[in-house]
Amino acid sequence: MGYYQKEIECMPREEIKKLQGERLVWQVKRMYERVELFRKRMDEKGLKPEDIKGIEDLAKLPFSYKQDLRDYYPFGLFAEPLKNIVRVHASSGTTGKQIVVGYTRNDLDTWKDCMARQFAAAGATDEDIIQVSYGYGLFTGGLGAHGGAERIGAMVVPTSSGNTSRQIQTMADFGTTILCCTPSYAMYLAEAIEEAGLKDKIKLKAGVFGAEPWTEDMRHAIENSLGIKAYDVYGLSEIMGPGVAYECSCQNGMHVSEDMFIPEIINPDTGEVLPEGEQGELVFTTLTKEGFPVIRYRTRDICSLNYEQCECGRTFVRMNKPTGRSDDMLIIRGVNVFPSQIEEVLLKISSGVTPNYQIVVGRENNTDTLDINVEMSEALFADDIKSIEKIERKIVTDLRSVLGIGAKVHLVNPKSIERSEGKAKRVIDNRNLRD
Ligand code: DLL
Repeated sequence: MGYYQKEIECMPREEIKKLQGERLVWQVKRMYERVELFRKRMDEKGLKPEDIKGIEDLAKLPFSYKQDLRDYYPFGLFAEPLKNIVRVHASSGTTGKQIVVGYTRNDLDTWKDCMARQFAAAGATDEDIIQVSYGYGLFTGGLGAHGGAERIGAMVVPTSSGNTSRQIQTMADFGTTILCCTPSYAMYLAEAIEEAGLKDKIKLKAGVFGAEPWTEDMRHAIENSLGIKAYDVYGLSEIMGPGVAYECSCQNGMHVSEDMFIPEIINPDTGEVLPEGEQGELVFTTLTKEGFPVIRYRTRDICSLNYEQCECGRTFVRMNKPTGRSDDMLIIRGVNVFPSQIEEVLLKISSGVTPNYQIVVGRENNTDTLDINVEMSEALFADDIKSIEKIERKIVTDLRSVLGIGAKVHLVNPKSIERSEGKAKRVIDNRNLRD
């Protein structure tokens, strides 16, 4: 038995719009009553919930931003009392503080549907063995994929991320048929399988990969090395987690679950809604979320929407692969990293370093690398290796506790990082991840 919700996923477009309109009216009214910030923004625009009568009024509504989650940290934007929140997840904010999102029982249920749609679209059934190698924990990847895999009745192998040799041995021994992880980890696993001589024992047929940008070239490389079909899955914590948009077997854009979310494309500078098909910033409104609903949330992801009928029969609009971001967020080994978080760590180091630094992101053996060059202060002697190493170790430890990932830190000579006459070029990304 599959879990293809044909009657919803193939709904005529007029019906989708009508359903979205009804749900939008409900959500706006509910949020106006329950979420102080939303009420304030509506009042500032002179808007009352009654002014929103359907989908045609969407563009009148105020935007919401990642910064809001920081300002109202941790639970200030929840639309349900905490006793009705049954789970929280978190992700990096632009500086120090993480952002927190909450789910009610119903939210977890609809999330499972979203991810189940992805698995069904990738051909999964209750006969499948799905290995979830996204991280479990505050990150939405692990538990999000897990819920969808359980919903379709597959056997879930919750390995979480890391411990590569155990991952591939498990994959071989248990006969895993579908793999879920970041595309870069999939490449790494493919290599490890080859090296371990386990290729013949691997029964994989498909993979559901997302959480970071990846190119069509990378898709082909993964498909060829693992002998599978690789599907792209998109999502973000603020809207739900993985499964906000999912790829079907046509592999030509990801269907947005439009019964639950309204996507819009706007000009990131002016906020104006762009005509169909144009590229701009993706904005989402959640229609069914109870715990942490959002109206017109600015994702900062740059992409376009394709309203043409898909050959698979699904009528849900497709989003094209994000091609960039309208902010400076980097995704390193699947983890969201803002340069400001790194700067904050460096500025807290009281002696031996200057605020001149450069972040270099690269890729080696299919894994992202993060190197941070920091100019040492004049007071530190370049031959005082012991002091230099001590400071480097301290920065590595502090970065790990803030970002959750490792970095290589190099103290470099004073004035050796190129100065710029305009904006300092703080980040050099050598990965070429976007097509
Ligand atoms: O990355 C949710 C997720 C988990 C999606 C597992 C897919 C699979 P966050 O940590 O909040 O949530 O990061 C969200 O990651 O705004 C995009 O910039 C980026 N992103 C997510 N999926 C894709 C994708 C999860 N398929 C941010 N392609 C988003 C490109 C993606 N970028």
